[in-house]
Amino acid sequence: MRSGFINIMGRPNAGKSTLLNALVGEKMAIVSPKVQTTRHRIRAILSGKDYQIVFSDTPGIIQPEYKLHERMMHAVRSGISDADICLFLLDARDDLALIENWISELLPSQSIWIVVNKVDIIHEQRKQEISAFFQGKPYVKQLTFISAAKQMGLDKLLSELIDHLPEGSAYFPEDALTDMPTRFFVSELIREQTYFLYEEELPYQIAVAITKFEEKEQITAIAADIIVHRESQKGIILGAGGSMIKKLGMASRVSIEKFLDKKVYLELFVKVRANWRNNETFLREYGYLQ
Ligand SMILES: Nc1nc2c(ncn2[C@@H]2O[C@H](COP(=O)(O)OP(=O)(O)OP(=O)(O)O)[C@@H](O)[C@H]2O)c(=O)[nH]1
Ligand SMILES: [Mg+2]
Repeated sequence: MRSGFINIMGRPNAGKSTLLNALVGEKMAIVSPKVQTTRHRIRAILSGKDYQIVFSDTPGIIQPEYKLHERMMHAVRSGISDADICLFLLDARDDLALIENWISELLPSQSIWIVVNKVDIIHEQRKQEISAFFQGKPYVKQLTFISAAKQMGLDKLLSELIDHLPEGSAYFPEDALTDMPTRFFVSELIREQTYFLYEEELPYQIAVAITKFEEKEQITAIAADIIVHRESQKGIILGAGGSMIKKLGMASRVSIEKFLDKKVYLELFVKVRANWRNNETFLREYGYLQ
């Protein structure tokens, strides 16, 4: 039996959450075309006949501008510190010298596993360029090319990862998917929809707080607050005659029903909490400070 912790880190938008979901075969982490989608360290467990892996998906590496960002980088560092294997995921189009700088800053004395994602959208020549760049670098333990979205190279990656895990027994029951509460995933699924429904900067200014979660026999009744910074944003979230929040509610409900495999009754409310991203009380309340 082999078991251990594998951390997925890398640039914003590299496809870390897509990879986590593809590896565990369940939608555990939200995904969007925009950067900085993931804000927490998200743990998902994959159990096989003779192995158990606890994966951590982490926020993309950024220069913190707000307390929220500092907490996001804290999540990145906590993932590094207890990992048996650190995967550094990059988008095949990334600037390699920049990636190398980040690696030397964040992981000065570790050998890491470079995983190059999105090979479905690059040419063979770029692949060779990347291989040549990392060839012989002392910090590189392995170099693997994949497409998380197209599920290319994942079986090979997984079996290589298992081979490199330490011997040991399972940390969690075989059927456990995560050690995080269902409410957390529900709030994330609502937040995910905001990336698709609202323009530009707004999703970055939103938090979602679950205020009710009642599991009844036929239906799960959920209420959530959509938290914004300013009164003017409240209007945008609601939309003319409540049209936008209605769309948000419908799309979120569909995705939560799929996740819970149950019927859901969902109510959404909008609350203004000035500057919540820089306020420790609010950050704690919305689950960004433990
Ligand atoms: N073409 C292509 N797109 C991909 C691949 N993997 C992920 N993507 C896309 O890249 C975008 C970002 O994916 P995420 O999984 O949210 O990336 P992330 O690294 O978790 O991003 P943050 O949480 O913001 O740091 C999404 O639009 C994905 O669909 C891939 O293998 N090929
Ligand atoms: Mg992510």
